Amino acid sequence: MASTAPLSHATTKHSRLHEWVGQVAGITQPDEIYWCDGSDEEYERLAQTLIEAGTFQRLSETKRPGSYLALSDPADVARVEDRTFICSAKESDAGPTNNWRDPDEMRETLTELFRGSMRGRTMYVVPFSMGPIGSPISYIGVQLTDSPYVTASMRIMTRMGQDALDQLGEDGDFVPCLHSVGMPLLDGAEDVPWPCNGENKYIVHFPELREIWSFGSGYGGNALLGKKCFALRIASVMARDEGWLAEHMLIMKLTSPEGAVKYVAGAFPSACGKTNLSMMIPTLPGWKVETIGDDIAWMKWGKDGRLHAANPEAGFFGVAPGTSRRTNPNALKMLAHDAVFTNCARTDDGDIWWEGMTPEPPEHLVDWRGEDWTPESEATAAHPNARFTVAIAQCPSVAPEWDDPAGVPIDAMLFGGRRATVVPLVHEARDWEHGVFMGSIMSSETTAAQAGAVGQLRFDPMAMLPFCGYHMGDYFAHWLATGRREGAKLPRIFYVNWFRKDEDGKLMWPGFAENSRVMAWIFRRCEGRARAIETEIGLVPPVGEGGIDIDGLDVTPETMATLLEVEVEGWKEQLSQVRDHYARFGEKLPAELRAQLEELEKRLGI
Ligand code: O2Y
Ligand code: MN
Repeated sequence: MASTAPLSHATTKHSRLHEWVGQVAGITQPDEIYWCDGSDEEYERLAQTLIEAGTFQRLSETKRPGSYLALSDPADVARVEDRTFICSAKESDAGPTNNWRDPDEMRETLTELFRGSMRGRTMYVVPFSMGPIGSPISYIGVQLTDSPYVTASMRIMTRMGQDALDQLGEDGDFVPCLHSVGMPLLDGAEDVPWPCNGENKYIVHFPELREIWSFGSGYGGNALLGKKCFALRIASVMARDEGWLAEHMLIMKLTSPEGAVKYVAGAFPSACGKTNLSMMIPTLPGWKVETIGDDIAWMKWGKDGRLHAANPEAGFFGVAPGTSRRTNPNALKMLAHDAVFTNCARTDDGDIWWEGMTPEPPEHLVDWRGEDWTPESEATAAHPNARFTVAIAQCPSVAPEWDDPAGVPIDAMLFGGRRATVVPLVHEARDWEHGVFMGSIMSSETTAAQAGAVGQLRFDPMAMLPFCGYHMGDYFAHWLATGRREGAKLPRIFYVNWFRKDEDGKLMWPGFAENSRVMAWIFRRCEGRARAIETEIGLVPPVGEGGIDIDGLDVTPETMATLLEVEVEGWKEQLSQVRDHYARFGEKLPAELRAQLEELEKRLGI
């Protein structure tokens, strides 16, 4: 029988929670059960446990105080989309973009996998609030996990511990999140630094029951269940049912030189620079960006008829490679202490390094596989999906209202893919419905690194393709219904593309901090002070007066004209791919979007 370890101060009289914990312990058979209180002392003890297990390496106290490096099993380095399932009662509710399994069969399979899976380990009870504690925008989850790495990460990524339990009270609702690395320690077997189960990975969502079961992986989005599993896949279903939005969006606060404020939410596919954009230091004099979130936005209606957004998370789990003083100086500052690094390389003086951090690599490193590395080595020193985990409160650009229970009223929404051709630097939707259309056809071009023909479009509607917990056709319908809400004061919608290239394959727009120039135009549009030209695809800034300020920038007006040009032939050529993309959703594709496509065809002269 599992005992409760003594050091925790967590208490709750929530009988359903106690029952569920007991039931799970009966199946998984941990040696101990530990209830997390979320205290600093508890985090220190977890870190010590992880050091003793070989999972954490303490980094130099002078170089990177309070920080640790973890190296994962090479078979457990990223989200596993092919092992991610939406087990809705009806297959048609999962839709063509999700893997579906019958919920009863899946539950049976998982119950057998979880049986005895925590033997020899401690089961941590991790209560957490997604969103500010006590906010009407927030929800509570409880994760049961046999991974101290996941537990420590949840402490950074969420509002975790006694406060969440207090919020739950004696009978509050919570989303049950069950997780095991799937590697029991039988008969005193020795543990490994990164336990996981390469043969049996399952990331499973039961949308009707609002339940998550994850087995076999200890990494990121597979295992920190508050993030993609809860805050996007399950929350998107809750949002549909309850009339709000759970989106794969950053949230930023923009302040103009006159001191006016606008809040912007932005959806970009994974690894397209959301973290950098949310922490940008503008090059335009007098402008300021502050950070509220870098990955997920929950938006509910305020009494003022506006969508109010909160960041459900309390930390960043950002991609490390490419993060540098040039691309994201605020990130480097926030990572100076009290951070966890996963699959980065280690320097000889006990610090971390990744590709792109410095112009020249160090002469010697220990790479993410634990091998010696020199600049002559063929493989990268850090894994391309190496990550940092750090509290949002440590970010130098954090907005004071990041934890405000009221959320922040959203003035503008951005959509954006990675397009080398055709799509201009920025264009604005005519209205909400047109904006939903723009989001529904968000795409990036395939590169040589991906399967399929180079230059083919990969559609990722609203950047939600891997994260929508239900049929995407219904998801589009929900967005359209959002725009029809009576009395709604809707944000303006913009489509941005930082990635346009010239004939020589060179990026035409400098990006990063210079994106503030585009953000300033968007801001002025929201104020009704910037100009825009009606085109076939939407509203585009003019080159020059009332357009994007390029003063002091090494981009000529001619290049700007190309960046903002509407390439009618290019748009026409890509429309057959848009039609094929829409065909996937069959009868569930809303008529309004079909009509939007037809109108675009007409405007392009088809
Ligand atoms: O590979 C993982 O497990 C992390 S995925 C991730 C992490 C932080 C923010 N976004 C993402 C994503 O895939 O969109
Ligand atoms: Mn993401």
